[in-house]
Amino acid sequence: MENNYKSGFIAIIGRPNVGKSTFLNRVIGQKIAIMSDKPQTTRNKIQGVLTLDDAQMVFIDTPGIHKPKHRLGDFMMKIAENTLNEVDAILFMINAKEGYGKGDQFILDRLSKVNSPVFLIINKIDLIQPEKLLELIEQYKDKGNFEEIIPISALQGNNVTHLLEVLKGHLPEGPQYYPKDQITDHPERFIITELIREKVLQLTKEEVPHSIAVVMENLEKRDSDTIFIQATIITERKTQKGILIGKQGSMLKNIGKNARKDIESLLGSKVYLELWVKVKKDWRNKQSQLHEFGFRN
Ligand code: GDP
Ligand code: MG
Ligand code: K
Repeated sequence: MENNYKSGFIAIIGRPNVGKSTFLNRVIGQKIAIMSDKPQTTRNKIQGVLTLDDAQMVFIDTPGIHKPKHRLGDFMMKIAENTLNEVDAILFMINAKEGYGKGDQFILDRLSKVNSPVFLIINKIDLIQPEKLLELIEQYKDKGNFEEIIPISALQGNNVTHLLEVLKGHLPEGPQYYPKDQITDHPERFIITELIREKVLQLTKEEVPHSIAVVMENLEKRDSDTIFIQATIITERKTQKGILIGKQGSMLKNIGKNARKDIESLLGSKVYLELWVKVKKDWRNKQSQLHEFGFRN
């Protein structure tokens, strides 16, 4: 890894429809984390990871920053505030066409209690005249302690590269948290492979040692309500492979059935789970394969 590598966690907040998802899609490309519309299962959802040669930006979703609609809201709000204090930067996005509103003030009040640097992102500038943009900047500039005010069009891409450059300049030196090709929701992927591993160990008892690994091969949304998952169970011995598959595949079927139930309740979605078993001798000793199996450093 290079010297001066920069990395950080970045929260994107703003009222609904200001263009947060459009922005993420532009930044991360079509490979954006697939789980964005499932119910919240983790505190902070990683929405996408942008890996550059000299920096890595991990964009996270911060639920609960909006005006609470129910009692749970207060609790979520507390969590959101804690999160916002822990991130390296906050992008507060507004819609240039709509201008200042009550919903914004609510978020600005929250942000005033937060220490992390806040960038005001004025999105949808393609919809307004330049004079209007200047007016907006005037109107907002004293409403918060903004590090910078950056106008963009997430839809057309205007100024998005500039925004990323500015953001990079503000990130601290840090490690590459995720592998280069890791753009999806890593924590959930990890939980899923752990759930599968757990079922293997429960059902095979002592016959299969803890040295097995489970590798996620594929995780994608096939249609509106099914998530398709392919995973491989890696063992070191051929005899273990036989046990894992079982008579006419019965063991693997059971592992799959039990794991699928748990994964479905984790993701709040129907899951199609396909499992494979592979033998790789001494995989634990092969440094080169560690990365492949999801171990880092
Ligand atoms: P979110 O709720 O904040 O995630 O907002 P979305 O990304 O879903 O965007 C809401 C709507 O605004 C969609 O119809 C987008 O196409 C549109 N939109 C987002 N960014 C822009 C922009 O820069 N210009 C224009 N004209 N429309 C945009
Ligand atoms: Mg969205
Ligand atoms: K996500």
